[in-house]
Amino acid sequence: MSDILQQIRDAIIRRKRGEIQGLVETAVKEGIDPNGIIDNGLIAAMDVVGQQFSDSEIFVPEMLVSALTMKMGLDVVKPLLKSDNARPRGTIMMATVKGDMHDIGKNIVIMMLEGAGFQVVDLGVDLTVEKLMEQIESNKPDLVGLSALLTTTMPEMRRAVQILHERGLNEKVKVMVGGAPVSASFAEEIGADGYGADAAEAVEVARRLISDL
Ligand code: B12
Repeated sequence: MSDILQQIRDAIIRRKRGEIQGLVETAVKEGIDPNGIIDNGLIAAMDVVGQQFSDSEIFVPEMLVSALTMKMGLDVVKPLLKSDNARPRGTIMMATVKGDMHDIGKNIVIMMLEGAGFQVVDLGVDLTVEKLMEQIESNKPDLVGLSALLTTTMPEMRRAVQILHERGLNEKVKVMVGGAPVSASFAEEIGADGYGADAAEAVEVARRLISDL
């Protein structure tokens, strides 16, 4: 794998905020595909950081600075993912569920969905099901994407799907779920319409669900 991608991973793992933007710019100049920079540089580094955290080699403050470093790198590639989206393919609302502050994965999914021509409304993190329902009723999206990174916050996804059904909104708006602890079988179990393991799959699932409406 390219040396510059290794340097990008190292900068995130070692929390070198002053170096990351220049390194990502170099990777872009070297002609590395932005998706490759995200997958093999930025995301790959966060996997290492997560492992270090699990092994108690680092703690929350270090994990946070790595996450900030990664976000700075993402900001450099973000404009390159935009495509010509004069006519939106549909509206998608994205949020991280209540109790969960992780938003890096959600933000990557949003970037890829926008790049694929969808109009995306970002409802942020720590979103209660009640707020989500208000937003759905007032903005009428075609699809809602929910992200969870904690096993303890996954039940919020189940609640969201349940309440959508109770209010009879499930015919009008589809739900896709994702995030590291979420699986296709969990999605099926809670009655969600789709699951995506990564941002590329999120785009595929969004296309399928919106064309089914
Ligand atoms: C960075 C990070 C943080 C940062 C978050 C910063 C931010 N703004 O997001 C900070 C330091 C704040 C943090 C805090 C905590 N964290 Co944390 N964190 C991580 C870490 C290292 C990386 C997560 C990440 O960004 N990954 C990179 C992104 C790109 O991947 P992703 O989120 O999975 O997203 C991809 C896919 O899942 C998918 N996807 C994501 N969302 C969606 C949505 C849809 C609809 C679809 C289709 C797809 C999709 O597409 C994305 C792109 O490919 C992980 C370890 C890991 N490797 O996952 C731990 C991790 C998630 N954290 C963990 C923990 C325990 C915590 C804390 C509880 C720690 C503490 N004691 O305080 C707190 C919780 C705070 C809270 N209430 O949310 C645990 C969770 C354990 C568990 N099973 O529940 C992990 C797994 C670390 C570990 N190994 O123990 N964390």
